Amino acid sequence: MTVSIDIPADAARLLAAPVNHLIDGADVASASGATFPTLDPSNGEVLAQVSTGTAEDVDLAVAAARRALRGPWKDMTPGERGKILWKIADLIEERTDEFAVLESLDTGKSVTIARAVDVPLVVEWFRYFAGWPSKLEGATIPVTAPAGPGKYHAYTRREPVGVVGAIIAWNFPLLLVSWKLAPALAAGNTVVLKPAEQTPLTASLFGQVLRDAGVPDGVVNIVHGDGPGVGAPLVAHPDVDKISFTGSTEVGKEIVRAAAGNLKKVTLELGGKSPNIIFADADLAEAIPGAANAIFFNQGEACTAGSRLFVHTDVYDEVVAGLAEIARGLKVGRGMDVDTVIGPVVSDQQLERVLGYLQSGADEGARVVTGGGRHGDVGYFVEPTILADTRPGMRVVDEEIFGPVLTVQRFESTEEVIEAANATAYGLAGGIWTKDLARAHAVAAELRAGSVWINSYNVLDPALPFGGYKQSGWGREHGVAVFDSYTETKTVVVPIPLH
Ligand code: TXE
Repeated sequence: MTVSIDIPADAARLLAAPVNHLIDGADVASASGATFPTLDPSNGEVLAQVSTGTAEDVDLAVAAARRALRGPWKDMTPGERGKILWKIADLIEERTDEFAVLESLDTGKSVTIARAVDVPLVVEWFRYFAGWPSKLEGATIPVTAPAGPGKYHAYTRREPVGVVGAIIAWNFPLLLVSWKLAPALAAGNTVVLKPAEQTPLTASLFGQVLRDAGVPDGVVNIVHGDGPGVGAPLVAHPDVDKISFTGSTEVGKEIVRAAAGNLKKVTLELGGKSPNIIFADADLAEAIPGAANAIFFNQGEACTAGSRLFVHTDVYDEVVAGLAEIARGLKVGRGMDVDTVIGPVVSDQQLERVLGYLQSGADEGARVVTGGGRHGDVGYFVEPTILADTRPGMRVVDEEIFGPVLTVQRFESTEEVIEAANATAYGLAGGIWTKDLARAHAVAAELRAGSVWINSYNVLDPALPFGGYKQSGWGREHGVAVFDSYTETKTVVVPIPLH
């Protein structure tokens, strides 16, 4: 019997009221009064009504964020800012069930996984960055070639960039909030956040947490709406200093063009088509479930998904058979059913997109080992799918599908697989499975990707730099590296004559 989770009372209240913007500390409807529905991907029914932002709402939010840069936020000590970030973590942890349920309802993902993975990671992200405000040090620098006579004392300061526009995707809505906001706030910036229009709910609950944690009004503003209505005006806004974006490569390119107006700083975390390589000597008891998890985690809606699997010819048949067995056993169902592993994809549009790829794979001659179509006829479910004997040039191999679809191809030599793995426009991540660690490190050095996991996959941590080579993005998130893009470095010089 399937056991479903009940909706906690607080989450039900959030669903019943209109989901509004958070501007200057106030819960406000759109200037236009318009709303749009957010849907349950397991059945297409309306979950809640959400205020539809426009450029007018963006203007108000940016003005509030600009004012907040000068207010109590600026006067706080780094220690006080750190305490607020820690408090945010505590409050999210206390409300884990509410966040997990809303995330599951809105995205379709498993509530069990949201509770065990998504929400605890968010808590860790805020705790890690709570330690940073007091550690953003500058340097004292010896000056050897001064323009004038005398000695100089020179030092650097790490200052906030200013108003950050954070635009995020729908696959990990709350986790992406933490990826943007924890470092932005640690560095003393203020933020205008635009959640994905498909998944506004947990960002709205997060707005309540901000107030309870003592974040001053205007430091974080949230404007709901779609890309053209809210994202584009935010990117073009002359009073925004930086855009931090997670989403498609196509929109990433538009953002680069649109940000040129005031040359605001831009960081981009975009799509991927990550190679996962199983060598003949790999421990297959680890590698086969590892490769399955690399693609099927979060229904394949993960930028790091190990979506192109390369298997050495000696173990190819065994790996494909093992993967097929796992894929057939994955429980597909509503995210709110506790035993679901594969929920629906996020939207009707995403379903059509993924089904279009499945059709193209079949047309181009991929062998469908298991899955290959829609699951059921209600909601946006896709069967976990394995396409074998694929080759470069097929759309399913070259393009990001962002669904539970794995392509598998065989290889013989290490040189050949390195070349094939790198034959992609993307460069976000990659995996290597082998007992020969010298070879693993050699291959890791050759992969043109921002993260490489050896005998593991998707190990993400707030301390580990993360980002893309090539068309997977600009800049790095997490760890100390993230502050390169959330701070400006100011050099201060003063003569120090001895008298
Ligand atoms: O992304 P979009 P979509 C990939 C994945 C997926 C495909 C399409 O392959 O199938 O993109 O997804 C906002 N100016 N990824 O269409 O459009 C938008 O409102 C400013 C990979 O949903 O890029 C949302 O908040 N903002 C990726 C955000 O951009 C704009 C995660 C992402 O939406 C805008 C998501 C504009 N002109 C999709 N247009 C990853 N890195 O994991 C849209 N937006």
